[in-house]
Amino acid sequence: MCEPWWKEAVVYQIYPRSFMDSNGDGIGDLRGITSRLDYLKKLGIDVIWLSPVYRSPNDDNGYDISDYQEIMEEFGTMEDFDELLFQAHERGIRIVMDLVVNHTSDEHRWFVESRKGKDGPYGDYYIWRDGKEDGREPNNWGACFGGSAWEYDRERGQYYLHLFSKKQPDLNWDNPRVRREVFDMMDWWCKKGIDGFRMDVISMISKTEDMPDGEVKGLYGDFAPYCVHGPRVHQYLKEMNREVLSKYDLMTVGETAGVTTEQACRYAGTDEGELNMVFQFEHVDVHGKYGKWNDKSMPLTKLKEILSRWQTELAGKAWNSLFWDNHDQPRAVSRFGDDTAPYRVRSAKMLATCLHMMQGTPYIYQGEELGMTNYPFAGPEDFHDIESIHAYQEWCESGRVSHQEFWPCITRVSRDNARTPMQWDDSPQAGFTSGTPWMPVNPNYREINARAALEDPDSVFYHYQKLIALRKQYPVIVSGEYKLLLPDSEEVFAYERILNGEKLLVVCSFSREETKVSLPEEYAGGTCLISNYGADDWSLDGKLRPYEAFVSYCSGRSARLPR
Ligand code: TEU
Ligand code: CA
Repeated sequence: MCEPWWKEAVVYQIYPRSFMDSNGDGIGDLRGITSRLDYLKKLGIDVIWLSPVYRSPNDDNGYDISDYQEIMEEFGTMEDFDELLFQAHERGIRIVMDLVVNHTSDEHRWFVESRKGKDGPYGDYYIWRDGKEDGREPNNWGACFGGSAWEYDRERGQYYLHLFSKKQPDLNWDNPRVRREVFDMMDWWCKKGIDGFRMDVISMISKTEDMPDGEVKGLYGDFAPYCVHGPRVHQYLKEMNREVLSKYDLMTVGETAGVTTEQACRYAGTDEGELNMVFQFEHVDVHGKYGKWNDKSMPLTKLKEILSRWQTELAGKAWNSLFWDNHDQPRAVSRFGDDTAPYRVRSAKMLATCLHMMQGTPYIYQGEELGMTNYPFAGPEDFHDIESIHAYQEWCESGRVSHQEFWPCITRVSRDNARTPMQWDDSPQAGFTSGTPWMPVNPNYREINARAALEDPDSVFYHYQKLIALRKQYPVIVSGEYKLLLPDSEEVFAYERILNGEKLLVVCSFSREETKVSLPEEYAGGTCLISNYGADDWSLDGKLRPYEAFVSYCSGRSARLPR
């Protein structure tokens, strides 16, 4: 069976600002990335997902784009980009660009023109509405980064919609000229030779005509029923596919928060002609009384139910992404594992094993392969991210909730956890920059860094390297049927993968204590493909040590028959 390359690929996400600084200004850049390609090659990844590198005033670190066909000055030049692409391709690594087209920056030329008035050529490029009779916002919707989703523009005398910050006005996809501009821009990048697009909040591009108040959740009304998976989103993606995507050999992944498995089968269905895969968040969403700001973890039984449902309901129909973290999420080992010294390495390897043996395209977020951890924030002045800054203001400074109560919630999930500089070595600033980094380095860099990992054969890095290699070696990992075992265990995540006569048993303990479960005996004669307590240190007796993980493989002939 020959699967498309993106089904067999492993993706590594780079957040350029924090990856590697080449010129000492404290900000990661394109040349910095190029200088670390050999490191990525060694890890064995196939694709880089590059978070936005386009011209941007950086209200949201590049997710607010003022020119789609220029490089952000701080990151370098278009020549630097071409060199990065060339050098990556030389090493067999593909580059997938972040496509942020639900909104632009308010400094984009289109918006600058649009705010001049209704009648100009750009008048209808964004979503403009008159205020209510008393001049208030057209409706009660709240923006993702706090405040109303509407901003009044004096110049034009109307409100514009921004589902994120007010410096990120939403484009009007119902205007065919907007779609044409976006498709032409995409085509320009494809002609350059890039290998695909990760599409930012692509499920939000189509909005309902009618925009009534939303149900009040937290402080504002919810826009989701009117803006997420909106009426024409599939029509627009099919058009995009026809006009651009289908003409090139690309990988396309749609960021689709709040998607169900059924909807995913439309966005990323094999025969739908839209995208290759979705990137969905059900397993990382834990909402509480302060919305996403929550210090609780999801019970393991629920996590298993969610991940397993995505495995079985997409099988043979659509394709999913596999991830524990990204630039918007806290560090995986701090959230799902245990980042205290005795367990950090073990639990980071366990998490990697659990995810990488599933069906889908795995994503590794920079530093995850080192077991990088959350940042020890001292106070709100440590935040750099617009979302955390606004959330702290809106919940705490307003007096709605005490600092004491809110602090553990916001520090646990703040996006800034993921954005501290990559830890390359134990020299000052972790080798990320020779200057002052734009965000402080996590003080644990002396211990947790790439150089140390490369020198230690038992490091998290080499565990990832092995998992990536296994995916290339065993088709059952890419294509096998998935079966959850022990659904009721709150300690152990175990599943099988089955393809023709080949079978895998994946056993992962999410517990800090020893546990005992019963495992299918037929795997006793299997080969251990990987384990986090040492290659031959595993057993099917069901006694699992803290955060133990192993994979047993049986091929048709050697597998023992079940009793
Ligand atoms: O994120 C969109 C998104 O789905 C949000 O939930 C985001 O995760 C945020 O944390 C809200 O809680 C994408 C990008 O990944 C993010 O970095 C951008 O800030 C955002 O879109 C706007 O472009
Ligand atoms: Ca720099």
